[in-house]
Amino acid sequence: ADAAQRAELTRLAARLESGFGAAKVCLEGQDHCMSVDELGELMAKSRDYDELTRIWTAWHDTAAPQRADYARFVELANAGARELGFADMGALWRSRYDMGPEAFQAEAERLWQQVRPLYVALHCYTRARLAARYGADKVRPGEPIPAQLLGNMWAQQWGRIYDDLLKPFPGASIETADRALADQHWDAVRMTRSAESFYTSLGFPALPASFWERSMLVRPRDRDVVCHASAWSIDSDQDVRIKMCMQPTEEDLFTIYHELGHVYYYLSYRDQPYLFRGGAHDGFHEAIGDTINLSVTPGYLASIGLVRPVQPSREAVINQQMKMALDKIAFLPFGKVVDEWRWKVFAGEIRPEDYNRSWWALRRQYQGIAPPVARDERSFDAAAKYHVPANTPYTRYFLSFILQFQLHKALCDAAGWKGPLHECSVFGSKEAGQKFQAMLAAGASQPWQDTLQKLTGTREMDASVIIEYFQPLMKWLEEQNKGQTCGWTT
Ligand code: X8Z
Ligand code: ZN
Repeated sequence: ADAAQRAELTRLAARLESGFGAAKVCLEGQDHCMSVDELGELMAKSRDYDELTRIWTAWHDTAAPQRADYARFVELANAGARELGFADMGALWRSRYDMGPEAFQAEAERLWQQVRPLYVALHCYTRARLAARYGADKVRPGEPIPAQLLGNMWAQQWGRIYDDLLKPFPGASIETADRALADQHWDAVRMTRSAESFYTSLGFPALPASFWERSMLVRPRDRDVVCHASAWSIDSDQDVRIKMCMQPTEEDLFTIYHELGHVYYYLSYRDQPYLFRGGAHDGFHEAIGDTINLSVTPGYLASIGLVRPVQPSREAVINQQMKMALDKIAFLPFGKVVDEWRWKVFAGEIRPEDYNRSWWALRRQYQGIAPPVARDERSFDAAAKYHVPANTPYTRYFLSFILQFQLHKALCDAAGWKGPLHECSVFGSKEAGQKFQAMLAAGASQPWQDTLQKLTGTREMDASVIIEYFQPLMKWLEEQNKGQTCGWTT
C-alpha cells in the first residue's frame, strides 16, 4: 500500500532483470564481449575442461552485484504478499493451483519422487561417459558432476553433448537437426513459419499479421535486450508477440515451437471473461508448446528436410530416447530446485548471507552437480539464471515436463495412434487438434483438475506416463549402469 515502497519495488525489479540482460563477459582471445546466449553457444561446443571452467565462472561472476538488490526485493515482495493475506511471496505463488499451498508442496514432492530413479540412472550413465572423456580425476565416481561439462550454462538440459559424448550407438540413426539448419540457412522467420504450420495442421488459425510485424525474432544490432525467449499477450486479445534471439539450432527450433504454444493459448482463451484469460495453471501454459514438441519426432523432422530419413532399429530407438531424456529427464531436478531455493528465501529460512551456500547445497542434493571452482558468499550464482532476477516462478516448468507427457498421450489417443507412445506424432490430426483447442479455449475458467479430466480422463498430475514413455531407455540404462555405484554423496 505504501507508494514509496511500491516505487522502490518496481525500480528494483526493472534493475534486476535489465542487469541480467545487459551483462557481458569479455574473454581473452575473443574479439568482442559476449552476452549469455553467445556464451551458451560456446559452452555447448567446447570440450576443453579449462575453457569450459573459464566461461562458466565468468558468466556466474556477472550475477554477484545483484545480491543486495535481490535481498531488498525479497523484503518488499514479501511485504506486498503479506498485505494480501499470504505468509510470504512463495506461499502466494503456491496458492495458484486450486489447492492449499501445503498440499501443493506435497504434490510437487510426490511427482519428484516418482521420477527420481530415472534421473539417477541418466546421471550415472552421463557421469561415466564424462569421466571417460575428461578423466576420472576430474569427474569422480560417486561424486557430483562438475557443472560446466553438461553443455548448458545451468546444467539444466544436456542435449548439446548428445552427438559426440552421450549418443549410445554412434553408428545408428538419430542426429540433431543442427547441421541441416545451418547448412540450409534457416532463418528466424522460416523457423517460426515451421512452428506455425504444425499448429495450423491441427486446425489452429494462422498467426495474425501483427504478430509478424511486432515480434522480435532476432537480436537487434543497436541495443541490449533480454534475449531469454518469451511470449506476450499485449492486450489480452489479438496482439500477441514473441521476443527472442533465434539462432539456427535445434534447441531454438524447439523453443519457437514452445513459445507458439503460449501464443496459441493466448489466442484460444481471448473470448473468455477477462479474469479467465489465463492458463488452467501456469504449468499448463508451459506445457502446450512442449506437448507439440513431443510430436516433433525424427520422422517429422525428416519430412521437413532437417534430418536424414531414419533407419528404424533398436539402436535408433535408444538413441532417440537418449536425446529426449537429455532434454526432458535431465531437466526435472533443475525444474524443482530453483523454487525449492526461492521458497526458502521468501520464507526467511535462507538469509542473504547464506544465498550461495544454500543454492549449491540444493543443486548438489537434487541435480548431483557441483560448481567447477569453490564458490562463496561473494558470488550469487542463483541470479545467473534468468528467472531469478526476472522473478518468474519456476515450478511451472517442473510441472510442465511431467504434464506434457499426459497431454501428449491424450492427443495420440484422440488421433487414433496405436503404437508405442514415443513414436507418436499428431501432426495433421484434426481430432487431436479439436480436443486440444477445446482445452486451450477453457483458459482459467474452471479448476485445472476439470480441464485435465476432460482431456485425459484423470484429475491428477502423474508421472507414470513419462516413466512409461522412457521404459526402453530405462532398461538400457540399467544394463549400462551395472557394476557402477550410482548416486552421489550429499
Ligand atoms: O524459460 C523457458 C522458456 C520461456 S517461457 C524458453 N524455459 C525454461 C528455461 O529456459 O529455463 C523453457 C524450459 C525451461
Ligand atoms: Zn514458456
